[in-house]
Amino acid sequence: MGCEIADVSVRKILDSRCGFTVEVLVKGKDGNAALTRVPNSTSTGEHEVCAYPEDGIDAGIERFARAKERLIGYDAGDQAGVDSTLKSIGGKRYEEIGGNIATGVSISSAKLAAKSNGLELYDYVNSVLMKGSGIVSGIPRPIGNLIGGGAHTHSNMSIQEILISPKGKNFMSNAYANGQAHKKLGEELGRRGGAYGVNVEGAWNTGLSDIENVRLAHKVADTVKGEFGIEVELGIDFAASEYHESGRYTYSGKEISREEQIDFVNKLAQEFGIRYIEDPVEENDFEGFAKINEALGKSALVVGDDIYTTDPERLREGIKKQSSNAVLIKVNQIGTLSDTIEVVKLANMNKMKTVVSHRSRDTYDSFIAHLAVAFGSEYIKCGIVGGERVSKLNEVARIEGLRKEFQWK
Ligand code: 2PG
Ligand code: MG
Repeated sequence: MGCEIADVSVRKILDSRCGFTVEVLVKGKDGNAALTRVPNSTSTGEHEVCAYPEDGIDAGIERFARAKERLIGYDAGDQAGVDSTLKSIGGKRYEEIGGNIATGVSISSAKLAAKSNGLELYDYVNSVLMKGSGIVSGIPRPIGNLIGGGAHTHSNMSIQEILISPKGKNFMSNAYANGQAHKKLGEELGRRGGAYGVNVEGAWNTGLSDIENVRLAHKVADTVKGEFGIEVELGIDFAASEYHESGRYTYSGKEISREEQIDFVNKLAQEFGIRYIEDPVEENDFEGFAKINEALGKSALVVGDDIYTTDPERLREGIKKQSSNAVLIKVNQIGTLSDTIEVVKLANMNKMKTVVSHRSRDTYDSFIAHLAVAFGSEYIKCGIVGGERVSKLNEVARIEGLRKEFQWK
């Protein structure tokens, strides 16, 4: 069933850290309407489209309001048409309106089309927008940020995120086990005394060094494993571009070379059995990624975030160079759902896994829960605690309840 777009409006709202972001309401002629709240980032990849124009979010909203007529009358189900119109309104990298407005419009029209067709968003994306792709929808596992550092935290840990992912019997019990790991870590920090707190994503800021934190996370993972009788995996998002300069990486004031960084990542992964490794070297080092993928790719997911920025062209280069075996998916890195789906299909055709991710300064919108299911992603990376994180966890659990026959990955 078609659904003609009657109006599109953009409003400024607050993200989870009280920065400004946008919400986009798309109204249909059939009386349905769909709202999307778009997240912001902290450690933004160099190759992402701009979130807002150079002259600011208000200028982007005004420019979009002047051009939005061009979207009126489109069928919300014509995702390709809506998304290419967004490109022509916004400019190649959305420098006129900002990629966050494009993302909001793109996702809202998919939500509206899903509603008009009486489908859940995940089902609509998989069975209508990705029809013929051969991609099977499924419930991902949650992977959550336990200890934070890097650009997300005022601390002396260079690594951005130490992540945890239990392998229990269903999504909700895994999300709950992650919550217990978070709680246990807090208790452990309390026993040790001293100042600590949580960062932008709700992960612990321990005040400890990189290696001490990996050790601590390992200990907590072991405790949860013992208590719940399930396997618990650890992951690391190095976000290495953030502490890289001219081929050198800095840990606690000490610089190491690119080769030493590759060696460090390999040893750390082996010693602690790390199963998820994101952005282990800086965002333009496709060859460095490939070395790590060669050494660890059989036992771990080597995931590209800043290196690909959900951009089909950059992913093609990574495929050619065998830089990783997985790609992180964030719609507002590239701007539209159509381009995001292209990346997912490309990954799938090349036997790469996908991981759908939140942003550090998020909103309580849960559209990424639907995308992770629709894409049949390995994981959804969306934090452990805090309303804007839990909204996504609860949404996957709701979908899991709707589709009991889904199998675990
Ligand atoms: C990342 C994300 C989410 P940001 O690097 O993977 O954790 O952070 O949104 O700041 O880019
Ligand atoms: Mg990352």
